[in-house]
Amino acid sequence: MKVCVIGLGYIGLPTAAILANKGHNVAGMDVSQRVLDDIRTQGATPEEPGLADLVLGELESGRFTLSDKPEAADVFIICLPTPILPNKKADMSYVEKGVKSILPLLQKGNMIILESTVPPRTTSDLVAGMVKEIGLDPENDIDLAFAPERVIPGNILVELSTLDRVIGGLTPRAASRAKELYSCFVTGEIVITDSTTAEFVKLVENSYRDVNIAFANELAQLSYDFGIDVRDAILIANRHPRVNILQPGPGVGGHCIAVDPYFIIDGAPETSRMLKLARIVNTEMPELVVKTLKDMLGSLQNKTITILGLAYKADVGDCRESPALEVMRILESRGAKCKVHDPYVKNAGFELYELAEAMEGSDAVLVTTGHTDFKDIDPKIMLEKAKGNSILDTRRVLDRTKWAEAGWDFRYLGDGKK
Ligand code: SAJ
Repeated sequence: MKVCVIGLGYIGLPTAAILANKGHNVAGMDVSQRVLDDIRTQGATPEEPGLADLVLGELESGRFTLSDKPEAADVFIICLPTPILPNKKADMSYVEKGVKSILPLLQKGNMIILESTVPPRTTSDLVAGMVKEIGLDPENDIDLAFAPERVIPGNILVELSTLDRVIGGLTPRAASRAKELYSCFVTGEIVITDSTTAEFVKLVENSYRDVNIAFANELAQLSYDFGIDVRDAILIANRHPRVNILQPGPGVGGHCIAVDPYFIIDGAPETSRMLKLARIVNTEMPELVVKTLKDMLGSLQNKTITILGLAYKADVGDCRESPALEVMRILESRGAKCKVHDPYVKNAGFELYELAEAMEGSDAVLVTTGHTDFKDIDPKIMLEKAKGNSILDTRRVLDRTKWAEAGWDFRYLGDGKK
C-alpha cells in the first residue's frame, strides 16, 4: 500500500519506518526542513535504541521517502502535535492544517488515520466535518479511524510493535481496515471500537496515571504533617496484594500525562472533579520542593542552587513540561540563582553547565531528575567544589548514607522525619 505519514516526530517517524520495513511504500512528510535534514543525516535520535538504523536502512531501500509536502496515497496517517494552550484547551491547529493539506489529494476509497492525542469527538466532528466540506462522505467514500499510540519514550520501537493497541473507527469498516494495516507490525492485540471511545481511552490512560501520581504526591505532602518518611510508608503499604502506590516526585512532566487530562476536563469541567484535583496536587509539587529547600537553607535570597536534572524523567533528554523548569522559575522569583546540569539535554534554551562548573559557588544541590548516571557522582568531590553542604533529592536516586557520610546535609523529598 502507499502510505503517507504526516508529521515525522517521535511517533510519525518510527511508524513510517516500521511500515516501510513491512513492505509498504511510505512517503514521510514534515513541514520542517531541519527535521527532514536530521532524518536524512542521522536517521533518528540515539536515545531510541535501533530507530536510527531502521530509518536509515529504509531510506536506503527506497521504500521510505521524505518530503515537505504530502503525496497522494491509499492511507494518510496523521501524527501531528496537539499541545496545550495557555487556557488549557487543546491546540488543534497542527491537526487542522495537516488534514487540510491532504484534502486536495483525497480520493474515494482512501483512509485517514489520526494518531495525535485529541479531545473526544475530534474524528467524528472535526476530521469528518473537513472531509464533508470537500463533498466526500466521511462514512462511505473515505474510511476514518483513530489509532492512538501508547509508547514510552526511550523504548518506542519495541513498544510500538508489542503493546496492545486500540483502534476506533468512524464506522466498523474503517476500524477493521485500520486494524488490517496495523496488523503488519503490531504483535500485541488490536482492540477495535468506535472513534470517540478510542479517543477517550487514550486520554483516560494518561489521566489514570496522573491521578495515581497525585495520590503518591499527596502522601509526600502528608509526610510532613505526620512526621513519616513517605517512601517507607509506600513500600510497606505496597506489600498489600491489592495496593500499588506510585512514586512521589517534584511533579508530573512530559507532553502527555501533564496535558491529556485537560482534554477531558475542558469537555466536561463540572464532572471531571477528580481529574482537576489531581492536576492541582501535581502542579503544587514544585512549590513543596522549593519550600523544603528553603527550610534547609533558611533563605533563598542570593543563594546559588545546583540543579541536577532538567529532563521530565530519568534517562531522557526531553524537558517539555518538566517540573524542574517550574522549580527553577520559583527559585529565581525568590532571589536564587540556578546552575543546571543535565547530561541528556542538548538544548534547553538557556545555559547548561558541566557538573564541576555547576558546583562552583553552590549553596545547595537539588536533584530534580533521577538520571541513572547521577548515582555514580562522588559526594566527596562534590563537597570540595561546593560552598554549602545541603542537598535535596526529590527523586531518591542518590544513596543517602553515602552522601551523609561524606559530610552532606542530605534530605529526600517526602521525608517528614527530618
Ligand atoms: N512520575 C512520577 N511518579 C511515578 C511515575 C512517573 O512522578 O511513579 C512522573 C515522571 O517523573 C514524569 C511523569 O510522571 O515526570 C510522566 O512520566 P511517565 O513515565 O509516567 O510517562 P510518559 O509521559 O513518559 O509516557 C506516558 C505513558 N502513559 C502511561 O503510562 C499511561 C506512555 O505509555 C504514553 O504512550 C505516553 O504517556 C503518551 O505518549 O501519551
